This record gives sequence, C-alpha cells and structure tokens, in this order.
Amino acid sequence: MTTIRNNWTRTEIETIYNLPILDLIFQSASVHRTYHDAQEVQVCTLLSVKTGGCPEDCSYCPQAARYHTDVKVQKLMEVDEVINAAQNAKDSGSTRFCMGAAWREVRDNKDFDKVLEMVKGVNNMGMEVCCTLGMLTEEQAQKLHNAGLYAYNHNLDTSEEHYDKIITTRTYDDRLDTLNNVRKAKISVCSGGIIGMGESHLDRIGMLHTLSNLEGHPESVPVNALVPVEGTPLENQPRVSIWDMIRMIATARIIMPKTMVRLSAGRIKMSIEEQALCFLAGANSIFAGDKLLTTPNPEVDTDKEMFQILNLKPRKSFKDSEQPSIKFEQIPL
Ligand code: SAM
Ligand code: DTB
Ligand code: SF4
Repeated sequence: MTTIRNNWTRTEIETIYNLPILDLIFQSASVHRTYHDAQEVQVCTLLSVKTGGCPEDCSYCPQAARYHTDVKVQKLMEVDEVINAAQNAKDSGSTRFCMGAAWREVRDNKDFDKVLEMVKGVNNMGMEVCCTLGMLTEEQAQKLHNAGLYAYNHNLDTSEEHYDKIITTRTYDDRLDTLNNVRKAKISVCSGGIIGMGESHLDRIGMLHTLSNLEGHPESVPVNALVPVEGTPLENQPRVSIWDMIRMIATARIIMPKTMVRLSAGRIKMSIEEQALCFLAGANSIFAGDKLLTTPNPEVDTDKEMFQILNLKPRKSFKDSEQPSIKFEQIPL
C-alpha cells in the first residue's frame, strides 16, 4: 500500500498529471482499488438554501449580484422546506445533503440560527450534512459542528497564482483561513476546484499541490468542470476536455488516496462512457438531482440507468466516520 503523503512536490504532481493517459488511468485505478470499493459511488444532493445576490465577484458564478444572469434572488428558505427536500433526497438514495448559500461569509444573525436548525434537522435524519456558506470564523465553525454538521465545502477553485484573475473580492489566504477554522472545529473538509476557467495545466497542478499539502488531506475533493453561464465573465469559455477532467481526477486520486473525489459540476455534458472513465480513474461520488445549485444536472433516471450499466452501488452514509451517525440520536429538534 502506498503511504499517505502531504509533502508532494509540484514536480512530482506534474509528472503524474502528464503521464500517458492510459498509464495514468491504470495507476489511479490501482490506487483507487487499494483504498476503496471500486463499485461504490456516493450519491449526494445539493440544495441552494439562499440564492443569488452575492456581493463577491467570482467570474464563474451565476449568483454574483454584479452579473446579469437568469438567477432569481431568493431569501433564505424555511427550515421545514429544507427538511422536506432532504427527505426527498434521502428517499431517492442520497446519503449526503449539501446546503449552499450565496453569502460572502456567515454573519452571526437570525439567518445563521436558521441554518443551524436546518443542520440539526438533516443530521437527525441520518444523512451526512454538508454546508457551503462562504467564509467562517472558528466560533461559527464550532457552532455548526455542535449542530451536527458533518462536512463544510469551501473550494480553492484554482491555483494561488490564477486566483486574482477569477476573484478579486477575497484572497487565497482568506480561503485557507476558513479551511483551517473548519479543521479546528473537527468538521470534515470538502475543498476542490473548477477546471475550464482559462487556467493553465500548471495552475491545475498548483491547486492539487496546495490541497495535497494541507496538514490533513481534505476528506472530500470536488472536481468541477466549469458550467459557463450567460451573463458571467466566463460565459464564452469552451467546454473543458474530458481528458483534462480525467487527468484531474486521476492525479487527485493518486496523491490523496483516501479522499472522496467527487465528479461534480459538468456531468450534464458528459456521456455515460465519459463518466465511466472518471469512475475508473478514481471518482467515487456524484451530485444527483436535476439541478446542482442553479444549473442543470442529469435526470435522476439517467443516473439510475448509469448505475445499472456500470454496476455501481450507492455508498452508505458515515462510512469512514470515526463516530458513525451516533450524534444524530442525541440532538433533539
Ligand atoms: N458562496 C459560497 C462559496 O463561494 O464558498 C458557497 C456557494 S458556491 C456557489 C460553491 C462552489 O460552487 C464554488 O466554490 C464553485 O467552485 C462552484 N461553482 C459555482 N459556479 C460554478 C459554475 N458555473 N461551474 C462550476 N462550478 C461552479
Ligand atoms: C462543488 O464543488 N460543486 C458544487 C458544490 N461544491 C457546492 C456546486 C456546483 C455549482 C455549479 C453551479 C450552479 O449550479 O450554480
Ligand atoms: Fe458568491 Fe459563492 Fe458565487 Fe462566489 S461562488 S459569487 S461567493 S455564491
């Protein structure tokens, strides 16, 4: 078994990323099968609990207030609406429920209290509950943990060098600070990025280098292909090549063997054959449901068919957790 390392050099990662594609897939598939059940793919569901009107300027994002997109601003949803959506997700086979809010950062106000209630409710249902709410302080992370939050998603998105070409309203260090606060609160870390934003291969390698050199690897790394949205500065970006998606997934799998690598945004444009190569290369999770946060995703029936054809089985919740689902018994709503 290869050891888990967090001292990868950029050159080593570059060498892996640039292997001939079939050698790369063979290597990453081998690592994947050493550490994971290769038939198992976790099905997760996303819900945008507060949509649009965000003050940040992330060039890819349809929810930034400054770009004119079709996204309608929606205030924070009610707790019972969210619980209903989580129940539907659970009933259709999801074991992780991720709530997203178009916030720059969490504020200590009534809305945050409501999110804490949502977290308690979803956790009580026995699902892994994840949030992505923007920047967090250590205290806010602790409150989320106490409410039963299992994971926090906060993407690095790209390399440190490319960052200010995509976002100017916050820094890479802001992002790393939040990830640190999440770690300190003992919440599992979900952090990855987007390809297809005009970055170079070295930028992608740089992002993987930062992620794989964090003190503990993120338990979860989403790999998104940009979904170009009309009205955003990146609306005319060409579709990213499937081979680049596979290279990202395979390299992430080799350098972070235990991590859940999530085939995230962009599946709507991928065939079952293309997705099969992503799973072979080490992706072991998808987002299901006909919408991601605001953009389209494959139909549930199409994914069911894919699972059948590829002989995949949905992964149970809390599989790798040291404290499997015990906490949710204890938190009264
Ligand atoms: N506001 C919070 C934040 O930025 O952390 C949480 C929500 S934000 C929409 C979550 C992630 O979605 C972003 O970090 C980005 O990686 C991804 N994302 C947003 N728009 C996307 C797009 N058009 N294509 C692919 N991924 C996208
Ligand atoms: C992640 O990396 N991808 C998901 C999840 N984390 C929150 C979000 C993708 C959003 C795609 C654009 C949209 O639907 O608004
Ligand atoms: Fe706001 Fe998050 Fe979209 Fe950036 S990615 S504009 S922070 S919702």
